[in-house]
Amino acid sequence: MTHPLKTVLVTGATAGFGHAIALRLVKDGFRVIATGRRLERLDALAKEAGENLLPFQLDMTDLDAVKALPGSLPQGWQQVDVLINNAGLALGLEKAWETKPADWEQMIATNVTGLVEITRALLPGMVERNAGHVISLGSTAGIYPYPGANVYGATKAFVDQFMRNLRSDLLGKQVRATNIAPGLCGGSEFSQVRLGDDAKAAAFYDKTKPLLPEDIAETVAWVLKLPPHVNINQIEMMPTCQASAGLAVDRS
Ligand code: NDP
Ligand code: 8X3
Repeated sequence: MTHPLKTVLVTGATAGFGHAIALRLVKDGFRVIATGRRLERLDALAKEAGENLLPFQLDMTDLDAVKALPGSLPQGWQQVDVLINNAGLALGLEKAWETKPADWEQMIATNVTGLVEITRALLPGMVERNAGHVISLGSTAGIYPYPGANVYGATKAFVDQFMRNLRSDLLGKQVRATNIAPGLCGGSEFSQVRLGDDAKAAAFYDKTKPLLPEDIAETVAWVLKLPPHVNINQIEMMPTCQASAGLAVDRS
């Protein structure tokens, strides 16, 4: 591989987008540190991917563990060239006043606090080496409001603006920052986690042809392989069967 950035850390690689991204980037010649909470999934992924993938258990809400990076990575893996902030979740689709406080806290802890802390842990090395790339998974939910998105959408709006502000800080450095904001995507555990019910999750994609984790992996691979002078700031992507809805009016 001729790409100057060799080692990629993918958060949330035990399922969905992160799993597909990790496999795709190993195939493209990168060395991948795959993280997540479920160790057995990481071990299975390592078996599938081979020696260029390092399974590394990491809970994004364990801030001591997140802040200990990159020093806690094994020798030979401590130089992280690319960070892919993918780990995240939505919990529930209730109206704001009907939600559980613990669900809001977990979304904020994972999608916002964990994401900024791992970025804080790994960005200084990239800046020092004057080479790197941070790619975060935002969402169309961070751009367009919808009922039940309340805190989830707000965490993704945070990701969007955080990445734009990183780009401002990184002006003059050879470190890129990208937010990828997908819409409806199937083939991952996102809706099972959100709805806590496999049948409801499956019904959510009824009569649709959603994006798939491989589409996201393809997008990440493309953003990464562009020449170093090209920074993709943001990608908003939806399946062809989706569009932004009009504003809602109450006529009752
Ligand atoms: P999945 O539920 O399939 O995967 C989520 C991943 O995040 C899992 O690997 C999970 O690993 C990890 N994760 C969750 N909480 C933690 C935590 N506390 N610490 C470490 N890892 C954690 O979802 P998707 O692949 O669909 O989603 C990936 C990202 O893309 C998320 O940020 C999501 O918000 C975003 N997104 C998803 C869309 C969709 O429609 N699917 C659309 C737009 C954006 P483990 O449980 O093993 O820790
Ligand atoms: C996931 C997309 O529309 O379900 O971030 O919120 S959506």
